[in-house]
Amino acid sequence: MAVYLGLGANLGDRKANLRQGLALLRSLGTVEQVSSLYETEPVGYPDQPRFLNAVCALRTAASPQEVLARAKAAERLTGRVPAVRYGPRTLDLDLLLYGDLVLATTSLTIPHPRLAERRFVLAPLAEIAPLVRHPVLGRTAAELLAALPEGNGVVLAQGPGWWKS
Ligand code: PH2
Ligand code: MG
Ligand code: MG
Repeated sequence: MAVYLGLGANLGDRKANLRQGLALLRSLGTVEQVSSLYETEPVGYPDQPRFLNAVCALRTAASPQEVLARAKAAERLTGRVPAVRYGPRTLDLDLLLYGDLVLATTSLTIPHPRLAERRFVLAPLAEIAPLVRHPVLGRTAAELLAALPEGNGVVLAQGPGWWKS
């Protein structure tokens, strides 16, 4: 299955935390694409450091629940502790899309419920997969990004390959 995940960090060594997240995801399959690295203004809870955000494409046979469990384990390994919603964290790994699957359970909603409104997700997603389609909205990542209101707060920090160095 082609799975897209969003990576975010705004505490500690942000880039190292994202890199560690990618390394853990590799235990689930093949990370086929990694976007550039974006430095982004915090959304939802403004009084916190800026984030580094990226999106990756994972080819995996794991179920959505298995991907979620591995993502949570990766978050804990970077030292993330439970804290305020939308608040600062060492690593956040969000399951954005799992093929065309639409799922809403108490523990997991796919596509990610706030995907279509977040430039810090759509900019990196549209970079690596402009034509991937939101299975509920029927719009591609590029279309969703273009439909966002004029915004700033998302700037390119480092191009493709940032995770290698
Ligand atoms: N994640 C949040 C809340 N706000 N803001 C930015 N810029 N980037 C994030 O990854 C982010 C956020 C909750 O997970
Ligand atoms: Mg998140
Ligand atoms: Mg999360």
